[in-house]
Amino acid sequence: MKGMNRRDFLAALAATTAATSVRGFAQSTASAQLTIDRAITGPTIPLNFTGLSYETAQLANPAFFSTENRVLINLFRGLSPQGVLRLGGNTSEFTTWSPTNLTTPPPFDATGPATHQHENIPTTNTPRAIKNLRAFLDATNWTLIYGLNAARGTIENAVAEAIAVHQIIGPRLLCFQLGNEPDAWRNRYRPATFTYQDYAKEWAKLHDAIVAKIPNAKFGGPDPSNKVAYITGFAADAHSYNDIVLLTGHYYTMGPASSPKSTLERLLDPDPKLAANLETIMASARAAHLPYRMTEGNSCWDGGKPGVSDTLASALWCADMMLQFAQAGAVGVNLHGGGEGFYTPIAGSPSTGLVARPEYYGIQFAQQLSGHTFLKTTLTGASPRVNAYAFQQHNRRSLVVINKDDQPLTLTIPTRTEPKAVRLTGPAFDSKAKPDYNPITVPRTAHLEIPARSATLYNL
Ligand code: BDP
Repeated sequence: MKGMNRRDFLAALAATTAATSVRGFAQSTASAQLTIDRAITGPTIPLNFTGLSYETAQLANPAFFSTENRVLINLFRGLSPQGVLRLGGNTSEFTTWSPTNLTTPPPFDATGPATHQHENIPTTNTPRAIKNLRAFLDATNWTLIYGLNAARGTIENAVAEAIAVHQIIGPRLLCFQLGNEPDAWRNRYRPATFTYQDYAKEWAKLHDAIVAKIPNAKFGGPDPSNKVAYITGFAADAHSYNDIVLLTGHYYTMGPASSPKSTLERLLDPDPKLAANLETIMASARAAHLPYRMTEGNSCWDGGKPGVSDTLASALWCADMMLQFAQAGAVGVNLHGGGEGFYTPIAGSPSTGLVARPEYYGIQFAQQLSGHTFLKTTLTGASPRVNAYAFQQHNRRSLVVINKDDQPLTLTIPTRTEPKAVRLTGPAFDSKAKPDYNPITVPRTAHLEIPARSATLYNL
């Protein structure tokens, strides 16, 4: 087996970046090359990879996740025929379970994402909301990850809620999570000295109380904001339990939104910490024999940034981020949102109307690759804002090129056929309009012309 011989030059792409002249400066040309090694396969993207995350407070309006909300059902189905909804977020620590339905009108139609500047309003979860949620999940064919209030509620109340959720959601419940972002509880809900070890003790107590009533309950965790040590700690402790089924954590590329460093330009650049963090997380997941899911994340925390989180740039970022997590071996990602949040993939409310934001199409783009198996690629000489991924499925190969650069790219590919392709692009990175997202005709030549600001899937 010689590496060089296995190299598939069908897909060896010589690339040149044809720089357009900028304000009279001389044109520059960069060349790049992509090789695809068909003998080295990576993970297969699970069919339920795509997910969304909402604030638990959204349950305060039981009509939101319900079969009444046809528009939302269609928008969910438009993202995935079998996605995963995660409920949690900062507001999950401000919810209380009530075994009886409320007669008062809901405090809002739609809500989310929570921000860190505003105090969360306490809300109530009821049997009606959970029953409607079950019908919504049946209608969308999605499953659920449910976050219980572990930071500010009582064990008795969380157990009562868990019993009802387990019974009503039935087979559509993947697992419970106990608390949201415990790595951020220090100086907020817990003393400054609070560590993962303290959380592990609290986790065990609530876990045991739930299992005493629901022996077959399943758990995921620890759902930290950004401290990888919480994930590796939880993975190492997981062997003491036979009901932990999922390792979870959050991912925001930038934040807070108010920081001058949270910019559109930065969103397009590679995240210098992501690859190393994913490597650490995946190593601990493999050692614990657990799948890892990124259960909450988006472009910029603290609710997102206008002109950044709601633009074409966010759609290209999102497609690329999802494929990076998938390539590292994550079993899914859940894009956080809700309400009128700047980064929410679906904005609005049932009464004002629900609309897909540009990021929604970025999720759709990555979703096309579910069920596909990664092939090893090596891209050299391209801008760091260009990423390429190759896949195989049933002996057919495909190639994704995401160009987050403002320059077009010419890839030379000695292909025999005219590849069928679909492309997501738009007139400007900060465009908030629905992106162009269409099948394109690729002429029978040896050149793939890849425009600036685009994501293209070629079926080779
Ligand atoms: C996370 C919280 C979530 C927020 C988000 C944000 O879990 O509830 O909406 O940050 O700040 O820390 O956008």
